[in-house]
Amino acid sequence: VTNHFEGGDGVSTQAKFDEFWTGVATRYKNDPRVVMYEIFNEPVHSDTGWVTTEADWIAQRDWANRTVAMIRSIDPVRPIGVAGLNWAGELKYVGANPVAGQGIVYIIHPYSFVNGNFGYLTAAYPVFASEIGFDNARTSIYRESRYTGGLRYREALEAYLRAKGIHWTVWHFGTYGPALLTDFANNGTSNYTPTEAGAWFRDKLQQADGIPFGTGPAAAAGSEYDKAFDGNIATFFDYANANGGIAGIDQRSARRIAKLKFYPRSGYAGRMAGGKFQGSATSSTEGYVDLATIKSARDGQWAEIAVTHATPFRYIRYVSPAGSYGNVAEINIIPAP
Ligand SMILES: [Ca+2]
Repeated sequence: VTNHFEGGDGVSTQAKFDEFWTGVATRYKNDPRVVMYEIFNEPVHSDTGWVTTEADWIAQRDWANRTVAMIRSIDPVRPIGVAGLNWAGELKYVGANPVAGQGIVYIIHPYSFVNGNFGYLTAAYPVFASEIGFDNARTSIYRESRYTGGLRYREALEAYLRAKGIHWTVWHFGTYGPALLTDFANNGTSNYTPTEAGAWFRDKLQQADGIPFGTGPAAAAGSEYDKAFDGNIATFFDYANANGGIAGIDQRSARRIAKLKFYPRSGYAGRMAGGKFQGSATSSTEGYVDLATIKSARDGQWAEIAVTHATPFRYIRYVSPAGSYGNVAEINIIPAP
């Protein structure tokens, strides 16, 4: 539950705000479907020229303390999301001035930026990105080109969020920017065609999670087999031996696989030609059948192979070709919906 507060009749008051959260907390305090209360979407101090100072955050923090205490008097346990100022754009003063009470989750909306102004906080508190997204079809803050940190925004963000243990939800399921769809109708008459961002995040939401397995030792620390599944295209599996390198995922349960996506180690795309993806329902070491063979891979690009095998598999592995040292930067396994 998040409050995009506009007051209904266009007039926002503290009394209406308090009435909203008192009512929501009373109604949902025992409802397991509600994960969190996010008290206020994208707060901003417009009276300070859109620049946030530590004093601004302390004022916001004091207001949040009051809101948290009000909700806690009704619901003592539900996590409460508190967003940073500048449209949930930074949390840099929170560490020194945290909100009082237990179960506080700090909210960030990292559109076109990835930085330590929010990531540092995970050392002490939970942080949740309640909006992420991009939209390259518009000239706006949502364009990926606004991010200049080396990788594309989408990949830099994924690597950073995963490294920091920050979970996320993606905005916006519709045609409003940053759009996930090119057509949307509430009455079910549209095709819900995904945009570029929509297809990207759809795959990310469907992507198999699991326990990595593979061959070792690595050629160097930091290039173990699990680096093929860490959500970071800059890290890669590099086996100590030229032949026989394997990197796989135990999905914990068998699922039919719809497609496989992979990204080569930078500068070594040729080492993936002839590599195979295999699936097994038996164990991580036996019972494998071939799902796909890689003909070629291109440097700096994702490649995608559709899988038509109807059998569900629990274990999926990449079997690298001879002479390749197992090299692969990233493997995404996409089960059928
Ligand atoms: Ca990686």
